[in-house]
Amino acid sequence: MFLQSGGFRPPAPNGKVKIYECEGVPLAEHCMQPSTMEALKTWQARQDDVFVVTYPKAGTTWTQEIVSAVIRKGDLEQVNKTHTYLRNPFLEATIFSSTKDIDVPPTHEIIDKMKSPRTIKSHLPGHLLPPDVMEKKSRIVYVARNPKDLAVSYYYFSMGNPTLPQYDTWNDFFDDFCAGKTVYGPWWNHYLYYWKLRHEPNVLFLKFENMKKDLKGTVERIGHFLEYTFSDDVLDRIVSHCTFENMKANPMTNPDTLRFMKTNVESIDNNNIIPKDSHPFMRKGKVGDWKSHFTVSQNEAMDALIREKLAGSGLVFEC
Ligand code: PPS
Repeated sequence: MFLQSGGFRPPAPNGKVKIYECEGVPLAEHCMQPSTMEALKTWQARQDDVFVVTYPKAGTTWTQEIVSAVIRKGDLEQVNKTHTYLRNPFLEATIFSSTKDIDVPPTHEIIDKMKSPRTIKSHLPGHLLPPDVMEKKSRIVYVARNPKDLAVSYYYFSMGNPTLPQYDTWNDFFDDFCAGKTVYGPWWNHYLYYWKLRHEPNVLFLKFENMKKDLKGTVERIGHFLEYTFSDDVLDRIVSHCTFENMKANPMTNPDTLRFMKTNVESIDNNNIIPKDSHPFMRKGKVGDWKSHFTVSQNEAMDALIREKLAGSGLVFEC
């Protein structure tokens, strides 16, 4: 059943991750297939779709959980019936079956069959997002995270992850990240495209750091954006459901439940299903974790990059 989730991606067929360039953006071929990217150019969105769009590791899962709870009006029993990967399918990720004889359709075709309102996850940079999303004015909740924590989170997520290129060291990853060579390309282009759209009525631009500072305010903001208002009780329930600790403890919101799950795993015990060398998805969920990873010169290099790339945009990060 989870093979249809749009979230579970078994290893690349030959054990290697093949990267190709799609309109200037490095993508992993076994997962974001060229045929999918072609199909997405004419893919039909719906006006009442809600997209959660981010550069990887910026707070996608957290935000999609808030959106999920909001559109279910805080009915957490309903939310917890289905794993987050199934509630929020991953638009561009084509799923391969781990057993060759199951034919799994591309995720966008599965999404086509879903009932409205749909919540859809994507990491696509703006120019690769299906044009119909902006034409239909589907809602987009975009999240950006300070690039230093983004890099650290992405590094740990990549480690031991068969769907992403492997790096020998943090330093190697850092160099590729700063050169815009990690999967999904330069974070700055990704951020700036959606930042420029932030005043569009169908776009809400959020920052991870502000979500962390004020989760209740964030839930209210997302609620307002999606035209839902809540009593304080319901609001508090959604907030509690979406804290780092509670999402980590909840098998329906912790991606590791399905991420590392093989068919027929009976016991859902996140600590037991994480392969060696991999790190838990719900790792730290902090602001400022970069301080224990960056060298002084990496910090200076990243500060210079941020200054150069975001100059004049008005987009700033506390980090
Ligand atoms: S992905 O794979 O791109 O979809 O990852 P994404 O969900 O965007 O980012 C994962 C990071 O978000 C953290 N996270 C949270 N932080 C705070 N509160 C909550 N509720 C929460 N949920 C997820 C998660 O721990 C990853 O960050 P790091 O820094 O690696 O811990």
